[in-house]
Amino acid sequence: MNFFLGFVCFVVLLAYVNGESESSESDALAMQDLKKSWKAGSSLGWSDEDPCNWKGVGCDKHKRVTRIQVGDKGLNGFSVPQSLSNLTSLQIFEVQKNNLIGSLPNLKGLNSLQRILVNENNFTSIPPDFFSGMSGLVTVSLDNNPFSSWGLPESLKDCSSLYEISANSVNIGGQIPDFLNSSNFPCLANLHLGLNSLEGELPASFGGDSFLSLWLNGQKLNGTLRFLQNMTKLKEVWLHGNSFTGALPDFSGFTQLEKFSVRDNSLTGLVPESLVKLSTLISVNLTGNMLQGQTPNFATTVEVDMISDSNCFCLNFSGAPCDDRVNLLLDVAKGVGYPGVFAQSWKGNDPCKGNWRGISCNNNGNITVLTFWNMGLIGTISQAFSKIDTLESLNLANNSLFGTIPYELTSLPRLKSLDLSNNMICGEIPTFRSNVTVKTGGNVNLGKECPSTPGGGGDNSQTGGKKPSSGVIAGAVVGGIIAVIMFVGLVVYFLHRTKHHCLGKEQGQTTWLIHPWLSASASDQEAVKLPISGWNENGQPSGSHSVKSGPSDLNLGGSDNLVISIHILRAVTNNFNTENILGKGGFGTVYKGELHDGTKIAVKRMESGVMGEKGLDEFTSEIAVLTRVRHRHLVALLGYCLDGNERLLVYEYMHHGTLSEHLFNWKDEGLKPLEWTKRLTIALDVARGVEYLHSLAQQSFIHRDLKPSNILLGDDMRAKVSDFGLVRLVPDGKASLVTKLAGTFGYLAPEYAVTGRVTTKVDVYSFGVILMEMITGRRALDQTQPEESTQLVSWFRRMLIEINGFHKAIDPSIDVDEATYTSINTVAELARHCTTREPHQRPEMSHVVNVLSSLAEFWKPSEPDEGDIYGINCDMSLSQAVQRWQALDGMTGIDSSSSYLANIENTQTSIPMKPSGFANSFSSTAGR
Ligand SMILES: *[C@@H]1O[C@H](CO)[C@@H](O)[C@H](O)[C@H]1NC(C)=O
Ligand SMILES: *[C@@H]1O[C@H](CO)[C@@H](O)[C@H](O)[C@H]1NC(C)=O
Ligand SMILES: *[C@@H]1O[C@H](CO)[C@@H](O)[C@H](O)[C@H]1NC(C)=O
Ligand SMILES: *[C@@H]1O[C@H](CO)[C@@H](O)[C@H](O)[C@H]1NC(C)=O
Ligand SMILES: *[C@@H]1O[C@H](CO)[C@@H](O)[C@H](O)[C@H]1NC(C)=O
Ligand SMILES: CC(=O)N[C@H]1CO[C@H](CO)[C@@H](O)[C@@H]1O
Repeated sequence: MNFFLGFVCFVVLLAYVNGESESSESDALAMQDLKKSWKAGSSLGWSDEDPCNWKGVGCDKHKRVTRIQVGDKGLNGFSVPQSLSNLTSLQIFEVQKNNLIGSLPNLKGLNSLQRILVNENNFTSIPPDFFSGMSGLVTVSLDNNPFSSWGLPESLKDCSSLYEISANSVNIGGQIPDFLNSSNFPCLANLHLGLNSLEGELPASFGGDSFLSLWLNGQKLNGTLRFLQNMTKLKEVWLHGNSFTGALPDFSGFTQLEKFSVRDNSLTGLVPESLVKLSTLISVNLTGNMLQGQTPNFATTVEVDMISDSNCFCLNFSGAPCDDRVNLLLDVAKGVGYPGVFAQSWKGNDPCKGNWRGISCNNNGNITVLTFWNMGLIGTISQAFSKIDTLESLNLANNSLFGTIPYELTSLPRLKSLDLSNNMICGEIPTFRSNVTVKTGGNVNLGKECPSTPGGGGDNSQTGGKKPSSGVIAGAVVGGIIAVIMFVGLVVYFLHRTKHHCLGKEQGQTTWLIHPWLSASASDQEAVKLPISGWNENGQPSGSHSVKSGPSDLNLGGSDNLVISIHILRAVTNNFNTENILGKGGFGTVYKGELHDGTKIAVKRMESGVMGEKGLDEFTSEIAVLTRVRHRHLVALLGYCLDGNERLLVYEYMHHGTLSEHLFNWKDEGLKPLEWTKRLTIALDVARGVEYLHSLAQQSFIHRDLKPSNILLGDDMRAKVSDFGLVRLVPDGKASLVTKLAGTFGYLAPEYAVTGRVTTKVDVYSFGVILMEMITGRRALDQTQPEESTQLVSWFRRMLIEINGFHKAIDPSIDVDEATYTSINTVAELARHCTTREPHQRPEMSHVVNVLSSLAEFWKPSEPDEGDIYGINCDMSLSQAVQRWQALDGMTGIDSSSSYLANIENTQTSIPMKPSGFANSFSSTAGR
């Protein structure tokens, strides 16, 4: 399947490359046609020759039109020409609120479309295959158009990425089709189909737990609300103004229901305590039904629309309990789904007063006779009958009762007559006292084994059919299996300020809601130490150990809320278009994605080639780490996706790319070289991020792969550490840990490369190398240099002691004045200290932070006079520095630092090196 998709992408890509210039011309023609149809010129700002420069029109770099956004522009009385369908790269089409007329053009085949807003117009029809092939469509709004009567077409199923369907008041007729559910639309959160002409019952397959907001108000829908049972993520339910019957469902699985409007239906039964007690409720509308039992007592904070006497509550005071006899009768009615015939006549709090249908009492107000003969009852015989112990006669003949005769009925002390004739009862007849007349004729299954039914009554099982539908049972079983299979429950995604879920039925198809870190800007947050759990004694996230056969074994601990659907990621990255590639790393390709609100994200797609267990390990490790730590200088994980062979991680988008580009490739990238102050700030940011990792509550995370290509720069050029795939945890009380060797040549601490033993000092070493790179503008390993200087660490250390060597080592693109020189000098010393051969002689990250922050604070490059204050004498400070370094370094000798690098390459020949151009990450089981 994935292979197939890949193949399709490839073919599409080829077609795309070939047809490029032709298509951009055809786009221009189609746009001119649109302009003509709309008599649009200066009014729309569409006067330029090139449509790509028109207001509200956007193109990609091949001049293909990708968006048309002309909502509310007064295009009164114009139509949309069919040539719009020539714009095959169109992603966004917005013409809402324009009073446009005519038919909507057929957009079939515009497979790039992500958003269509054509609401509030005067379009008179929509082509039946309008939605064909729109696999990337996320949002569609058709609201308030006078379409001629239509039904939701089967082709809508093609739009499996849909998040929002809004089609209120567009004359949709017929029944709700059977494909509107989370299996076909794993991300469908908002389904708004109010004020149409929909009728009949909802199909059994309707709904699912991706739904957040459901509007079906104002039409002729009937049947029960059983379908809601499955949709526990709902926040908003508008079903008012229909003909729904039966009882409200159980709400105990609901976690976030806020608005629940069912007024003006024909609902019966009790208002369940599970609804009344829901703490998330904001408003509830129940007026105009036949709800029974006690008047519910919602919290005072809930806005309640419930004129009590518009329902059938026993008493009109909230929370006042009903008479015991009323409660018993309601229990009985529950077995048959609280039929309307009872609700209509069972009014008040005394079953023996007024005209309660089917009920007779003696003079003491004791219920003695129940005659429910021929009332069209469908359901089971409730055990609750056995609690009406004054009962003398019970007549349930000529209904559609199924299930067994509850054994408890035999204990009714005054029962004299029981008539169950002409139903569908099965099973054995329990033995009644000899003076009880029992009639059971016309029950063909009586005495036989019951077919697999929900069993002996008691529950609300109005199924709308003569038999309990096996679909209910199958649904429950399938639901159970799905619940087990789904290795991750909820899943988080962020959509700007709205809160949404998308929870699918299959692994990797998932849930959307706001990412908690985005509700406040993560960059504004101070380091927060989150509780950490779920790590095994090897210091690995327990999840990475349980990974064996597949995703179902994954246990990602606290990451429940981060799963994002592959459909969404495909949609936002333009199907992983090569144009969206931000970079490639050892384990995958990073794509840029853009949500329909313009928010940018970065999506790392693991290479399927390296996706063995090892890759999965890194994937789970990264998730496990990033869900447990957050810091303004650690990149934030927004979500992930596991779907078949696909492993994707979603991060906040870092505008300025990697430090690596700015240090080494700035000329090619057309960037300005980094000023020293910026480098210093970045170094401090990274140091703080790593310090945080090292000093988490009672435990230390070790990054193991610090390098400039893993340091990302945001809008403001502030840095964040990324790539936590190799992070290991050193548990409390342990200073080190032996792991498989992993990391990147050039940044590996010698003791780690040789023994595989990791401590936090491994990161300190790598950080020292990065400081050297920032000073020199040279890579840790630079094959273009003569052999004796390919290794930055040894070369740098050598340069420090050569006469004038340090001067020569400084990156020529840094503008060095005296103050800068002092600062660089201090950092060079720090770099030297960090790369000391003996791990225990390297400083802690906190020391590094102190040194760098004092530099960043006190050093003011814009004030040239400061050089005098420092009294810089280059030679002097250099020699002083050298002395101090030697002192700190315990005089271990400077040239020794080079040997281990060669050593790694000699002894670890099995380690696969990535081709240059890729980050040269490697990992190996050697040293385990
Ligand atoms: C749209 O494409 C069709 C088929 O390629 C072509 O016949 C037609 O002229 C195009 N219309 C415009 C306005 O470009
Ligand atoms: C919509 O179009 C119809 C003709 O199709 C016209 O009679 C009606 O006035 C239009 N409605 C508006 C609001 O312009
Ligand atoms: C539900 O609505 C459909 C279509 O309007 C109708 O045929 C059917 O009889 C209704 N069912 C009930 C129980 O009213
Ligand atoms: C729950 O959802 C599943 C899948 O969408 C469906 O097959 C099943 O019938 C639903 N169950 C109920 C009770 O609506
Ligand atoms: C529900 O009732 C509340 C309170 O009366 C009201 O403000 C709200 O508009 C109603 N909502 C709907 C959808 O009827
Ligand atoms: C069994 C039962 O509920 N009996 C009641 C019948 O009515 C009299 C008078 O109201 C009650 O006292 C009994 O408890």
